[in-house]
Amino acid sequence: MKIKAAEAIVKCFEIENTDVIFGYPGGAVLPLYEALRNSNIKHVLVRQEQSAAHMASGYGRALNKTGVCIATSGPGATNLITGIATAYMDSIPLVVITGQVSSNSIGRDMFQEADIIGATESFTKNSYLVKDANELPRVIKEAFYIASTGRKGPVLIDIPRDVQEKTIDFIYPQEINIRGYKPTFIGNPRQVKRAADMINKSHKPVICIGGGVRSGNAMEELELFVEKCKIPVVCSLMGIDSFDNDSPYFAGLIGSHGYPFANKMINESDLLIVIGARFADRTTFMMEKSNHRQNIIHIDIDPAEIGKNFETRIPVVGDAKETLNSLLEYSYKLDTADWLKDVQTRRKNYLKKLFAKKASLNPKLLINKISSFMENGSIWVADVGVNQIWAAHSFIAGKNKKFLTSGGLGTMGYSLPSSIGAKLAAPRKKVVASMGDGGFQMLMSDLATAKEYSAGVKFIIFNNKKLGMVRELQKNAYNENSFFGIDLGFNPNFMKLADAYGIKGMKIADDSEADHAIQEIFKDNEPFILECIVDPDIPSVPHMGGENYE
Ligand SMILES: Cc1ncc(C[n+]2csc(CCOP(=O)(O)OP(=O)(O)O)c2C)c(N)n1
Repeated sequence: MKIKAAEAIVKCFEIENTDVIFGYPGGAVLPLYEALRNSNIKHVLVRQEQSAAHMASGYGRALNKTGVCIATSGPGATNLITGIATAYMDSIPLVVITGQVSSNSIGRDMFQEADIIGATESFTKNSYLVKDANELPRVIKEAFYIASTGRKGPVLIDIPRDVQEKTIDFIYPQEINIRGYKPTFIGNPRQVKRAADMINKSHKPVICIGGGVRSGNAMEELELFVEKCKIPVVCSLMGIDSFDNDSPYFAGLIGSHGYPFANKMINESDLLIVIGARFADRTTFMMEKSNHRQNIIHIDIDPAEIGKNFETRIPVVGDAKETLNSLLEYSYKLDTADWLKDVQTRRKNYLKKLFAKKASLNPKLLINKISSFMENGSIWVADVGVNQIWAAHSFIAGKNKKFLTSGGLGTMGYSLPSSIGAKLAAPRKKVVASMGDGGFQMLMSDLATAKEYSAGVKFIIFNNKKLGMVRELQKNAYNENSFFGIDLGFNPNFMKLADAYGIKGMKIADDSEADHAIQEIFKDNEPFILECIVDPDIPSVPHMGGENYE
């Protein structure tokens, strides 16, 4: 079948089950937009290209599939960069399409020319500059495959405008054969056996999970494994929603901003079983490198991550689901009853303290209350700042609520657009996005997208009139007289802003108003802005300062 290359691109998306594309047009993608106009794929017009990448990320994460975004050449492409890097750091599968100047003009500093492949090389999983239109079907099939297999991530395809206009004979390849790309799915049986033996010899083991468990669809296998071995579970920021938070085996978040007791637990343990986590600095921050009692088994799909930060006794390269299935074939006889009881007592005591009345409005109590109103399959999207840590500590993911955030890159502004993407993916589920007044203002122009597409996200702005997290860092690194560049000296009136966007809003400043606010925000399925006035001294975690709040 002979068709225009731009139409072929759209056909490839249809075959890959892409139903929504987030984008922003321009001259270099005109042929592609003309083909999209004639297709059944929904195009969501964002208000800034960075949002297109974040929305595709939220959409994909909500459905556990690959998100797709498009931008034009030059400034359109460069505006995508932060979104691409954010997805890369958190192993989120994206296919990113950028328009490029005509192929015979590349390298001549043409109008709106940017070397987007070069600019994103270190944070894309793969990228293609397509100069031969006949290559497009193969390239697009490969891009979806690479983005969504092994350690997932963004793949960029840069397509010159003249290439989009060519006519090609359209055949979608049946098979994939990429030289040098063969992810290992099944853990080496000998390593798995060694791991099972080590588990059986341990007295105080802990399982540490990351985002790889959810993205690898291994939650059920993890639950079976935990119940079989009777081992408590801690998690990284990306792993919060990978395990039932109400389970008696669940302890909580570890790391620089983790639950203090959970950090203590990993230092007391004699074995750490790390599953689907990079085990990077933010997660291992409180670990004693000199803990010679401790063995580490590290299971990850990406061999480059194993042993990167901590010496690993037993590396197992493999997919979380397959490897857990292999581990489940062994029998386990561990006596962890006292260890588990201890963990549960500590968790109960910590949460009690966390939600106690300490300020006019305790953001952690509010987040926890809202999360208890959210059903299975609902989604919380946390931004970056002290507000991220409040959400990470207080949102109880239960068995199947999702918690999305920018864990690796820590990108302020992520939550507003990615929550819109998530809501468009799950229109009947509750989607809540929490953020600081700084993060909100980074990409607030996409409130228009929420309104236009009736994406009923409940936006919660924690207004402390400061860049709270940096303020906390300055205080801890120097002293209280060292605050600099962190006052948001002027904020718009957020309620008037909500009104300008045709979005309902409400402002609260005390815990006593929380129940009424929750009733109001969930009254309908429309977007809502809840502004919460909070004290700037409320710390991220108690030991980070804010003596009145310990
Ligand atoms: C795009 C981006 N720029 C800068 C930072 C550094 N940074 C981390 S947290 C933070 C302050 C966030 O302030 P706000 O959004 O008001 O949230 P709060 O910490 O007050 O909850 C800053 C500037 C970042 N993470 N991302």
